[in-house]
Amino acid sequence: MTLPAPSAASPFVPLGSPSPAGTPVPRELVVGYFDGDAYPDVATTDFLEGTIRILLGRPGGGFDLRAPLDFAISSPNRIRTGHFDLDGFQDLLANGSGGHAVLLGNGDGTFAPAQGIVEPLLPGKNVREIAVGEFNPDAFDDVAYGTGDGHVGIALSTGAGTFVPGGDVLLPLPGVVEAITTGDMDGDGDLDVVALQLGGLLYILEGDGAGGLSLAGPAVVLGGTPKSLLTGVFNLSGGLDVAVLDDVHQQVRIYAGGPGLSIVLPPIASLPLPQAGLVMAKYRTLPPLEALAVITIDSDTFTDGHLLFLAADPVTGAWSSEEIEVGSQVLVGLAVADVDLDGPADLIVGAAPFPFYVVDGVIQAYSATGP
Ligand SMILES: [Ca+2]
Ligand SMILES: [Ca+2]
Ligand SMILES: [Ca+2]
Ligand SMILES: [Ca+2]
Repeated sequence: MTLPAPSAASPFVPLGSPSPAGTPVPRELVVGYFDGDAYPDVATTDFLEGTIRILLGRPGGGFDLRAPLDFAISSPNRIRTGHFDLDGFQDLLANGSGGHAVLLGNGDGTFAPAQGIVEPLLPGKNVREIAVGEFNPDAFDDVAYGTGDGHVGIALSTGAGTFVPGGDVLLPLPGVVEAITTGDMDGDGDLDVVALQLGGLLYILEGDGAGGLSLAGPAVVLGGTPKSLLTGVFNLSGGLDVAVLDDVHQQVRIYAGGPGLSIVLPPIASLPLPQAGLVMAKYRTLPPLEALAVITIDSDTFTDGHLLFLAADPVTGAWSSEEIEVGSQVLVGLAVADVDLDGPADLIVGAAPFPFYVVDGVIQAYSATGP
């Protein structure tokens, strides 16, 4: 599949001012609603300082940087939002080299001190990837995880900011679980897990609605070197489909969901990227289809970030790509939310000057004001 040339005129414009000095390099960037207003907020990790930073959204599209939150676990890596207790305020779960920490939200932009879960979610397992979802019907968000030694499983929330083991599956082949995501792949009302293993192996694992998990079938051999994935409605036939970001082959590939818990080979679209893919996010719904935003980077120099918008035509289903002009920065993080409360989702981009590991980062929103 070939792509039309990116249009020169980007429909996206910067929204509000960039985040203030002191913003860490926002390699991990999630959106939440932490202080009770309608403006989306951001949580990110400061890998160097070993803290979590909250940026509260303010009218006009900027962000106020709050004081660092102690993480209690070394080297924060992934961070996710969820509801892990009864109070209705959004909470945070982060993992790092030493385990996990839960920070329960107070609803005013502050958080209770981190509850370090020094053991990994399950003892002896090297959890690398986490995804939040409701795997049993108790209104507390649970956690799906993938480990460095081939396990995919679920940790069930107790409702007090702690977790107990749910289902755990050892994948048939050894290897690092590179990425996981959630989605009800067969539409039976129970959340399922999709996992990517090193070597381009994709597994669908069926959730039983009570925290259990089982392999739905053998590995689907995608090939290539996919590093992250998302579920979404990416074609016109209904049901959930899967998008994977392959950084070495510089592609986003879209696979259609098949009957039951399956996906169909070959991909329905293979969208070339100008350089290595770094981060992918679902951008917005163009009913019935969902679109994607992707950050790419020159993987030799770690400079020259590009931001692309991938979308399927809602009539023909054909995918195309458009570049969004964001200046010559190193782009490292990406999230999606309606920052200016006008309806369409906006992009929240994490960037850093080169060399990005020794200087402040910046978080900037871009508004989808154009067509
Ligand atoms: Ca807010
Ligand atoms: Ca809460
Ligand atoms: Ca639950
Ligand atoms: Ca299901």
